[in-house]
Amino acid sequence: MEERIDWYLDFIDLNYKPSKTDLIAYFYVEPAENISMEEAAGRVASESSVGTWTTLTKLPDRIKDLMARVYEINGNIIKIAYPLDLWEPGSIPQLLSGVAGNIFGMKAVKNLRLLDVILPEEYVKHFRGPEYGIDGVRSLFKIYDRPITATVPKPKVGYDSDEFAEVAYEIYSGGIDFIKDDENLTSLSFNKFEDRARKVLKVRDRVENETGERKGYLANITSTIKEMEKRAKLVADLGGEYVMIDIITVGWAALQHMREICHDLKLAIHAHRAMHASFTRNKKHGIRMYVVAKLARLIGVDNIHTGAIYGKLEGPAKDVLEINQFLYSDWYHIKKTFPVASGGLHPGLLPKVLETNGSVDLFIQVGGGVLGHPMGAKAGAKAVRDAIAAYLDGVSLDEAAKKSKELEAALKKWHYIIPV
Ligand code: CAP
Ligand code: MG
Repeated sequence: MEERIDWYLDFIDLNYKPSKTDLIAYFYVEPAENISMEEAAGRVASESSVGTWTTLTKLPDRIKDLMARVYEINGNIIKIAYPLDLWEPGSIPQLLSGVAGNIFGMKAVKNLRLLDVILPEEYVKHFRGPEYGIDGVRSLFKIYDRPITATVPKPKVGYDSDEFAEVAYEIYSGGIDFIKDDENLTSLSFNKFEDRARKVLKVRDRVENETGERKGYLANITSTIKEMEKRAKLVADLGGEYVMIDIITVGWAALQHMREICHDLKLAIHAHRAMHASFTRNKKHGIRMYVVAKLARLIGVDNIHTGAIYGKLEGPAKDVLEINQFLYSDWYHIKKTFPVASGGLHPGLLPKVLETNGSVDLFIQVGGGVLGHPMGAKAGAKAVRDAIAAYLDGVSLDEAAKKSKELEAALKKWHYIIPV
């Protein structure tokens, strides 16, 4: 008899019932030509757990206990159960090297998409989750019962730190709660992080005194790990409460590291997801944004961008709402994370965003829709607040605009258009 060269089908056990401590992954699988669904599924389970492309000459019996098992195949969707011992406690890089590693490049699959990971309590317990979470952030900034607003001064980069602080003053004064750096505004020759952070936080203090409202600054500390540590410390020293991190470009290990630093400094984290669409956008291949948001909440970001639904960037309502529902859900000891609706928003779109989301536990981020206001940034900020207030009062924007010249001007410029 010819010797078996592979054992992929051994990774399939459709009678298996996952245990409470198994880590489960759901995948969408399209097998390559001439490969059956079972074979493709077996290869995904094998390569992401203990297997390789062939049988091994020596395989101690106990190693079989570490095999992943495909326990369900339903059309193109498969479910795999992984024994907990396969995973290093508290390490997202190691988890992803397994469930999101080599498998994406296997010739046996034409397309493969990681749809979800269901993490047992035994796994979740090694992570902090958000420092403040939705309730903590609300009490820190004393903003209850309405969405929290933020503005990225546009252009994305170009202002020097004085110009940036001046614009921040106008935006805060118009009623926006947070100033947010853009994802590529870090420490540039013409706008150094330290100068900007000092000036914006000074402006924040001034506006807090003038308006009696609490204001915040999402300071983008994205950089190398050493620099991020320095910048986080500076923000804390200057009396800031938040840092912003581009979580995909810095990487999971860096985010986990900074989460620890931010815990020591008592800083909240705003997660920007720039670059996510390179692997989340293709509906057949890659990783669903839902998984990214889940892991980010697990590590402990207080805010994460999840999509504006009616904005300029791709992200269907169904997907955004599913992510937001997860961020609002109870999850062992892990606090809730604020979803951030951003990208192409302006006052005319805000009621729709809020109504569709069905919850005011949202950061609403408006950049161009404030800085492009015909009467200037301060008026743009006021138009955003007036649009939100109208929605909360159950008044239409056209009606509210009769009493707000800022809102009237915003609607005259942008109407209710969804940018493309
Ligand atoms: C929005 C934004 C954000 C995007 C990111 C931008 O500005 O600052 O980076 O929202 O996308 O640069 O485009 P505008 P997402 O309000 O001027 O569009 O939130 O989907 O991750
Ligand atoms: Mg941006």
